[in-house]
Amino acid sequence: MKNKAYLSLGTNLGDRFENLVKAIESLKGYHEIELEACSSVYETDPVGYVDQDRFLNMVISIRTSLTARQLLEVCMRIEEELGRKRLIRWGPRIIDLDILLYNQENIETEKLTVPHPRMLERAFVLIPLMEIQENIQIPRAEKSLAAYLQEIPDREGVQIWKRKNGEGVFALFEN
Ligand code: A4P
Ligand code: MG
Repeated sequence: MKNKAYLSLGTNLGDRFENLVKAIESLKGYHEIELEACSSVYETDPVGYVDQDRFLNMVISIRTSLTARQLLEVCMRIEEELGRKRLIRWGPRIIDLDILLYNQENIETEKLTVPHPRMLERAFVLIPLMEIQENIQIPRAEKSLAAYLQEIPDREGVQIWKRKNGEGVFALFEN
């Protein structure tokens, strides 16, 4: 499949690990999507709206024949299927599926901005992303991911929660 995309997954409501597993299983259920790699799972302090529980976050890379717009629709459908309700911006959520990168494209439409506009300010995105691919090129970014990460004050708020090892329940994420 010709397109490569990176997705960020986040959850801080209910059985967080189960939410991640279900979201990835759902993505894999689409024949237009092939899971390529996934990061470890990190437990992270909430950013933005801080009066909420800690998140589990991870990043995955996929191959897909879907357009970016179609991929966003799939992400939103899966969020809905898992029971996500939009109450507070940046507030608690069962699952958030964001498109970080889609090939090397710059996309700016009403519904979709890629690269994700806040990804370079967020340790909970950069740390798992760098675990998958350290030297990834971000369109319009001037520095390396490591340099952006260095500038983020709260990167200590991102801790490994379940290390990727291909065994046990984590094997669910593997092909
Ligand atoms: N949208 C535009 N661009 C994109 C994209 N690249 N990927 C639009 C996905 N969606 C994109 O998103 C609102 C709208 O963004 C969508 O309708 C879509 O058309 P949403 O998921 O409904 O709302 P949201 O998630 O509350 O807003 P947003 O802006 O996605 O929030 P963020 O920036 O993702 O922040 N702290 C920790 N530790 N871990 C987290 O995962 N997440 C957030 C959410 C805040 N704090 C967090 C975490
Ligand atoms: Mg979102």
